[in-house]
Amino acid sequence: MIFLLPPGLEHIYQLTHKRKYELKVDLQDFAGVSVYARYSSFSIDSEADGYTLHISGFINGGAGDSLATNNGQKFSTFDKDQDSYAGGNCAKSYLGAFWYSQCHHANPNGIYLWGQDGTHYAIGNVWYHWKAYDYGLKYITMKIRPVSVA
Ligand SMILES: [Ca+2]
Repeated sequence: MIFLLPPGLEHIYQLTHKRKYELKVDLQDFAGVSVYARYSSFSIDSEADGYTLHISGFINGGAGDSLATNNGQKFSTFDKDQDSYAGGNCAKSYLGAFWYSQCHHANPNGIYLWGQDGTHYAIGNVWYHWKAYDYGLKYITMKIRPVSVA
């Protein structure tokens, strides 16, 4: 689990608006099974534009695309609701901070549930298209690297 706090977002903005980056999300469950989701293009906008997420070029490494609905969304936190859900603050509802829409299929900054948890819904570090909303993963990491332009 990697926490993307606002100072981190500023650095990521500075990096990704200068050249092309790709994103790889690695996930592992408590049985030791690993999957990934890759996006051949990743960038975020400036703070003035809410650190809006831009991803494209999904490549499925078994995880499924649980970030599709986050694309084009601003980054929301407890104290800054920038999601597209008019009925409340997704960051408060799901105990995380992310590019929430209405609200999410992935919650990498959610709480650590230690695997299957039938009593909590979507508040863990879940990835819906692999393990649904009630399985907190062992880890979700999001890594970026520059794409070499031929
Ligand atoms: Ca809202």
